[in-house]
Amino acid sequence: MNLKEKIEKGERVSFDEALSLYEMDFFELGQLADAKRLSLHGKKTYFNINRHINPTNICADVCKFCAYSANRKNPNPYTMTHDEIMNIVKDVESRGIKEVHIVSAHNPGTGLDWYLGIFKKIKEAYPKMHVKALTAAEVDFLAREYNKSYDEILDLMVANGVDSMPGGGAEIFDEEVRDYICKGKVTSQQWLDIHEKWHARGKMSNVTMLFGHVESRANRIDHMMRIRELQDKSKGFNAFIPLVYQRENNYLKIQKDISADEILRTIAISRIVLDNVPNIKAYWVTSTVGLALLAQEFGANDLDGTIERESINSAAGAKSANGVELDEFVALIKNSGFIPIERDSIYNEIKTW
Ligand code: V47
Repeated sequence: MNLKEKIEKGERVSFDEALSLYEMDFFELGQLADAKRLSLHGKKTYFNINRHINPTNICADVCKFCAYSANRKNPNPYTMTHDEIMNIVKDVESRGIKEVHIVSAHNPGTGLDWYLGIFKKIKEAYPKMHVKALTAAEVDFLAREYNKSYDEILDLMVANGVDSMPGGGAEIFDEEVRDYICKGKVTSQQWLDIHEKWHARGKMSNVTMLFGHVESRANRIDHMMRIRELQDKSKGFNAFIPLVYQRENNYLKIQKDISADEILRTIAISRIVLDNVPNIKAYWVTSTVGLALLAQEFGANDLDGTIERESINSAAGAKSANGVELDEFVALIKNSGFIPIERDSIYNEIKTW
């Protein structure tokens, strides 16, 4: 049986087989990923109506790829007060937004309650608002800064009303690349351990991969393999989100953008390799809207959401600072031949648009 037949039969691919998919004919690979996508989700494309909030950009860590952190190239440090954050949540709730996605830099000057108390305030005021917050990198930072175990921080998150965890901070799990791009922050194994512990609490999360910088194709496959292995055990990842590296205003000094061909191949391969992760998200913020729409035919079944405001990726060049209008988002999905399904944060269907 050749590799194509093996994939068509739904059999799991090995590391070497996954790597060899990069050499496959582009459209043949796309069709294999599309068939997998169609078998799982048909023509449905999921999105949610959400708002990203990034409450501080002051950071103790020094990731080379980051343009958001104020201690690197960003000249405008800020830290929002709880009142400022609550005003944003009040506004978005009044406009029907159902999820706040709250991710911060690693600010040593705020105190633990600034990070955690805000979730309780949001939940008390708006019990139905889904709070997706704190990456594993933040959990690790808070544990180190406030001398707590991961279990203690995760328990505090649950107690304060965090519903799910975003997938940020995973970057690339290969230790050599990780040391080069973000030495000092959460290690690969710690990132995976934190998510495993979160899943053990009956909670869901996402997992990202930052690609298109110094990593090799083999590093990407290794990253996917580590996710697949944990997901076999913990079953808590809702979505895999390949984030396309943005080159501006940071210290990695990559001269060339990754090609559209390579982005679509990587998305397609992730759909095939991650046979136990239900959703592949084409994050339009980093891939561009056009390529995200095309990715729907290369294995992706989720386009994230309307976002409204985005600071981390736009600081590095992504054209996402003001999100995208709902009507336009829905029309783009429909016009590309897919069915726009508004979902909640844990993938229950809310409405077919
Ligand atoms: O972890 C930082 C990445 C991530 C750059 O879970 C960069 O639903 C590209 O994780 N180029 C934060 N990417 C965003 C994130 C996310 C986004 C949307 C949905 C979800 C989810 C999670 O942004 C960071 C880092 O990997 N990032 N700098 C850059 N120059």
